[in-house]
This record gives sequence, C-alpha cells and structure tokens, in this order.
Amino acid sequence: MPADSTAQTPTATPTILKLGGSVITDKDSPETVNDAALDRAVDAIADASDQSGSSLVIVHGGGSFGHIHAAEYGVSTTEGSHDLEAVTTIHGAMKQLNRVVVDRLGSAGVPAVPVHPLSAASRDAAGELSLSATAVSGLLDEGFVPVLHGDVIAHAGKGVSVLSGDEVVTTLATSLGASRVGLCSTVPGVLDDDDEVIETIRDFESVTSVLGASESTDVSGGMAGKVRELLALATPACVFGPDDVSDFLAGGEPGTRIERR
Ligand code: IP8
Repeated sequence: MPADSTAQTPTATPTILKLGGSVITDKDSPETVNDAALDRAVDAIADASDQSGSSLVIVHGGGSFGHIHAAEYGVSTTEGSHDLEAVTTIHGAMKQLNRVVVDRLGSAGVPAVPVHPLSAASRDAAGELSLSATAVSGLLDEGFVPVLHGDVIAHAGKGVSVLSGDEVVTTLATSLGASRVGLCSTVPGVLDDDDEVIETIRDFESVTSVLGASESTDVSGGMAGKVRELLALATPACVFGPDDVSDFLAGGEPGTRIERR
C-alpha cells in the first residue's frame, strides 16, 4: 500500500461546544428531556456543520438525568461512592441522555458518535483528572462529531465521583488545542446583580459576589464552577444562552467572554 494512502490530515483545532444540562433537560423533573430546547440546539449545530468544514466536539451536562441521581447517592466532584448501584444508575442515566442527543444530531445529518468518559477518565487521590483524548481525536480525524457528557469516573480511594461536563470541556480544550470554546447555558451569559450580562471576566475574585449557587440540584458547582474552570483555559471561552448557539458556531463571541489575564 503506498505510504500516502494512509496519511491522515492532522486534526484541525476543533471547536468545543457544551450544551448545559439545564438547557437540554427539564432540570427539576427527573429524566426529562427538554425536547424543544434540544431540537433548537441540534438545528443550529446541523446548520453550522453544513456551512463550515471545521471540526466540532460536543459535550453535554447532566441536568435531570445526572444531578438528581448523583445527589441521591451523595456523589459529587469531590465526594465518591463504592456503591455499584450508584455507578450504574448515574452512568446509566447519563448514557440514556447521551443517546437522545446523539440520535437527534444523527437524524439532523450531523455525524455524531457517543464517547463515554467513564471508560476514558479517572482522578488520582489528589483529585487530579486524567482524561484520554485518543478516541476523540481519532474520531475527529475521521470526520465524526464526538459527543461526550458529564459522568461518574474512578476516583482513587473514593470509588467513583462526578466528572462535570465543564471539566470535560476544559481538559479536552487543552489536550486538543481547541480553537474555540462555548458553553450554552439557560441564561444569556454570566449575569451581574442587575441581571445584565457581564461582557468579560478575567478573574474569579471580581465576580464571586454575583456567582450565586444554582437553584436546581447541581453537584458540580453551578455557574461559579463554570467560570472557575474556564478561567483556567489558555483559550478564551464564551458563556451564552440558547438563542446564541448559531452565532457562536458562526464565529461570533456572544454572551460573556471569559479569558484569564
Ligand atoms: O451537568 C454532571 O455534569 P454537569 C454529570 O456538566 C453528572 O455538571 C453525572 C451529574
């Protein structure tokens, strides 16, 4: 076989888009997809993937599929469990949501494939996360759109703990050298005390007073957790609402821009 027939085009630096669990599920009603919101996001992604040839990774959160069960079993990003039922229930619910997202994307013509972090990630005793990007980058090279999600993963000495979708986003953004990072939330950006969108955030201290706790069950830290994760990135990130998915995928910077100093 001639050498160049196996040559691969190196992965273009991908865009990473997270669909918040509160956006695509009814977060206060157990295991319920918000069909209208998911369909809108899927349409925006399908339109964008028709127009741009650039590679895309999608990550989604847990919403009423992950957080409610994680809270039931007392599992969070720091608290673990050795209970097999906790693993199968939380991971099972997240796989179920992932399947809905992947199937909808597939039906809209997006070559979406599932990637489950439980099989590719772990935390050490210090809580340090290791997430292999091998499958994701291989799938990107072959023209697929990997769809990952928040999950439970092995945590040294603690059984399993929660891996948030935000951690998946930031870890992959670094390991894949993502060119763009966007988080679609229920609100149009990070809001200040007057509910106005904060245009840019460069450090955590300046916004701690306005980053309240999430109103629904959220075992991974709500908006404060997101901002903290995104400030750790080399790539600037945007937090925006469901109306702005198309704008973000078209190259815009809607909502709040988060970039470290
Ligand atoms: O909604 C959490 O992911 P997130 C996933 O991105 C689970 O925080 C299993 C609760």
